[in-house]
Amino acid sequence: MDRGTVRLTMAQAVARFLTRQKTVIEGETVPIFGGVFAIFGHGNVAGVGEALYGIKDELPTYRAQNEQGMANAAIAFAKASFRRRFMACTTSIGPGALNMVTSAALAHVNRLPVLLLPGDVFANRRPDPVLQQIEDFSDGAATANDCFRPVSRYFDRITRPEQIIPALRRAMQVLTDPADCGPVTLALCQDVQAEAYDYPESFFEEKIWLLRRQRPDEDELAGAIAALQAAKKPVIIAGGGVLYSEASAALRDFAETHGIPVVETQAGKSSLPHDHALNMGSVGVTGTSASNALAEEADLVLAVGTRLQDFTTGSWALFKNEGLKILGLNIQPFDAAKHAGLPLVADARVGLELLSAGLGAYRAPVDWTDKARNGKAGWIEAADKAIAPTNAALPSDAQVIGAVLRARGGSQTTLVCAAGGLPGELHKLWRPEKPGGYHMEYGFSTMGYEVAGGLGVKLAKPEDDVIVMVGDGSYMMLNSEIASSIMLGAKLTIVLLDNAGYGCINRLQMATGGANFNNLLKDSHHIELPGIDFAAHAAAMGAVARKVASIAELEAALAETKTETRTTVIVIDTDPLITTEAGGHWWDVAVPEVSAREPVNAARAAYEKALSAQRFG
Ligand SMILES: Cc1ncc(C[n+]2csc(CCOP(=O)(O)OP(=O)(O)O)c2C)c(N)n1
Ligand SMILES: [Mg+2]
Repeated sequence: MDRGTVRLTMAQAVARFLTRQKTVIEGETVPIFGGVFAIFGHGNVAGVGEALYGIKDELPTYRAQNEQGMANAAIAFAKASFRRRFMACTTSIGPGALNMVTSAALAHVNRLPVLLLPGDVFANRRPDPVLQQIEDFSDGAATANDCFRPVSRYFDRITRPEQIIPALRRAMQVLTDPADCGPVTLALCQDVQAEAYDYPESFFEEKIWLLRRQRPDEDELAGAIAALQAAKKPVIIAGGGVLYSEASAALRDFAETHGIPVVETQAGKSSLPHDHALNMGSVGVTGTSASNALAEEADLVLAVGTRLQDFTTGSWALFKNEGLKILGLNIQPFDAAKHAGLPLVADARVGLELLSAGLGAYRAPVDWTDKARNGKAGWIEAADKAIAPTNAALPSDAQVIGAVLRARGGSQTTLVCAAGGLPGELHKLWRPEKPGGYHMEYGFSTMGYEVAGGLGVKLAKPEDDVIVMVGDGSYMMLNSEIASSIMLGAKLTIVLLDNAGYGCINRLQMATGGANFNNLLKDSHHIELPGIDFAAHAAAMGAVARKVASIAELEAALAETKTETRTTVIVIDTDPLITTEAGGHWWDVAVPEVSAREPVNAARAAYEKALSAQRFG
């Protein structure tokens, strides 16, 4: 061995490098990688597997059940850590790798860091075609992992051992860059994983990665201050960027000092405590009446750390003020300038602090702030009504949310959800008490994220009471990380709402004039209905599981199982047709222009009318 180098396989170099990357959390230097999720096969067991074994005391490896599940857990870990820490995932070369593509897209949409390390075919091509090699007829270099390219922020294929040096350095830059951050995929050719190289010792020096708090350009800042000072009806939209920048306190000070009401996106919910006087709650398609009334009239929207997706903007039909100006405070220029927004490219916390200093004594007109306060009081009344129990045979999702809030809400709770009817209901009705207490994956709204995501959240925040709310459809799609949560002693409380099908899509189908078809199990082609026993299913994976027959029983079961140490699944039947009527906004879902069915034609006419409210560009 030469002085200053160390002879390692490429996989051993990857493992050693990962252990040397650090960050500082609350004054303490900690590993930036929280661990590695792994499912081995040919293509990673011999190379990466052996290397991970060698570092398992420094960087733990967790055996998952499904690659999409483990990658979702890893992404949830990063989200729950406000992107300050993240995880890696390694798979075999074919289906194992491709099972992570959906997760890569999820991380890409939501701007969340995760390091994906799928195995890849032999770089030397001697044994070709190997098991699981796709064999492209026209492109000798294409492999299954090319599917990751459009959904990775950085993609690389490692065909020589020394390539890992620049690739890992670039990977760390991307994972820790607040503007660029997202999934990084390094496809590791299996022969190269096992190949040795004399790596420079300097490559493995400890490196501490700190959050870059980018300051704004002076002209952009001046323009933003001027725009705000001219505003008579300003509203702040708080997106996920507020949480990732840990800007909650700055946002609160800003809102209070200048009397500006705050509305929250799905990713931004919990930026302010639910009971803060200026927090109007959710906005847009699943918004509160308080938020949406303000958004309709607003002459200036300060959009902080948000992608402004259609659920937030009501498909761009929510804002009705002709003179509306959008001020985009965002670390990513792509988002800051959306919809002709005036960009203020900066870290959210720094941006809010500088804006506030520049605004001096500016306050929004008193009648605007009063309108916000009154609107909020009206909304709380409606929400209280929606979550209160009644003696209906089947409870609504909202009533289940009420029971969970009463039994287990609070400052130690993190609520996890992703798809189905629940995100809309939770966006309106959940009452977070701390930043990150509401963990909703609604950028991709991936069915099956819930249980796996809950696991990632629990690994990130072991002291938290992690409550997963999930529909029967999402549960059926991906539930097997329940077994992982048992193995890892990571207790989740899973509340499973069984309405016997895809309730929200059935309602959407009805709202667009469609016949009830292929969503609820009873409306789907069947010889026999399966009558799924979810409690028995969860119990078979080691969970404490029970079915409850009413809201009162649910509340009691949630209270009783609070101190349970194992993952607990509580199943309740719910009504597939009821949702909270208060609040909400139109959502653009294209209705067929011609149809032999009259309800579709009627829905089309209503759709065309609704389209006229849409702002374009
Ligand atoms: C992986 C994936 N497939 C399909 C969809 C489209 N989709 C969104 S919600 C939903 C139904 C969810 O059913 P369930 O979890 O039972 O919730 P419910 O609608 O009944 O509240 C479907 C099919 C999706 N979001 N993700
Ligand atoms: Mg359902």
